[in-house]
Amino acid sequence: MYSEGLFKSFPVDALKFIRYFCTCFYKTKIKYMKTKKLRYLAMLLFSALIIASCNEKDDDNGDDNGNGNDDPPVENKAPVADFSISPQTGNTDTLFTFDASASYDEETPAAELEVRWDWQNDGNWDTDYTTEKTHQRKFEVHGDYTIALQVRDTADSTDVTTRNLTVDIDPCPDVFTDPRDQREYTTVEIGDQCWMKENLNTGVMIFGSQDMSDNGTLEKYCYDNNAANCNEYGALYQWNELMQYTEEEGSQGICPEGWHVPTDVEWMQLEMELGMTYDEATSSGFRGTDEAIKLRTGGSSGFDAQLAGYRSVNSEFINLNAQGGFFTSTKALVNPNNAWVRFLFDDQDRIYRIDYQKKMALSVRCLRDAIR
Ligand SMILES: [Ca+2]
Ligand SMILES: [Ca+2]
Ligand SMILES: [Ca+2]
Repeated sequence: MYSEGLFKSFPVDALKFIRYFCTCFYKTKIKYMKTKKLRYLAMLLFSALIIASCNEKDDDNGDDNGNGNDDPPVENKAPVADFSISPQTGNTDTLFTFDASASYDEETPAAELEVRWDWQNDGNWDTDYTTEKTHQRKFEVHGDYTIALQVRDTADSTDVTTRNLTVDIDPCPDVFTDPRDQREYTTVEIGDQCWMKENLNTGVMIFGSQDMSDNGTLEKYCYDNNAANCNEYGALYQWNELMQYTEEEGSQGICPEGWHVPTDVEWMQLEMELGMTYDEATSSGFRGTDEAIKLRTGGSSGFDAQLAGYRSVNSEFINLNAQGGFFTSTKALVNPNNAWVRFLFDDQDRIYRIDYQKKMALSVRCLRDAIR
């Protein structure tokens, strides 16, 4: 800009300029000027020059357009936020990947764009800004979520976008916590079934000398009346207590919410999943080939059936580590005192099926309500 330097310290420089100009003017030109008119014209010209130079100076100081020149202002454009979720559906066991790399900006290169996430769209950003565009996470609580992504360019402009995500209940969580007593159970998925991998142990211990009753208290036996055995092998229950005084097959009974006492047919389903034929599964006595080996602790099914012994109808605790019995929720067709049972023995490869006395106290494995 020509005014820079010349009128840098206006008005001092301007006055110097006028004085210099006037001196020259008078020395060289005045003798040719015959009239006052011309002199006024010259003065007008000086004034115009001064005003013009002042305007230039004002432009420098006031920064009319922010560029220090007369080019049109360049506006930063806000970035555009966009992201995908993979997989698009899942449950509380699913590791979701959130990918914001589809976001873009006209000025800022993708690698310099920053992103941050709000997993509930509650206005509190749950991550710091980062140039890393992907993020992986699980959701511990099932439900409908709105995920918010904010993208920021290097000029501090931002954009926000949201997407919805439904997180289902994990049909077979690795560990299930019984909300009634906070006891944890590991689980195993076999075929379409989700089984507890441990015998149920809930309720208040009573002595083996007493029968259980419909008294509003969830009662349990521990082998030899020793609470430590309940912790190691699970508890033993009489059928009526186990069923919570209903005869409805497949009832929740004393299992936690979302679980039930498996039916005779559901046990057959398990046995057939381990290789038993339909004809064998539906027959009684010892059936199949090596399904008991697969079911017992350390077996290939992962079921880890503990041989917890049982409490006999004579109130004796019998056969710990040698025999395990599991009640189903299916009562016997003919004898009203009996229900269908599975027995496993430490020296037998096959599973024993029989309808047996409800008054015995056996183990129970809870089965998750239909998972598919
Ligand atoms: Ca931008
Ligand atoms: Ca949040
Ligand atoms: Ca009871």
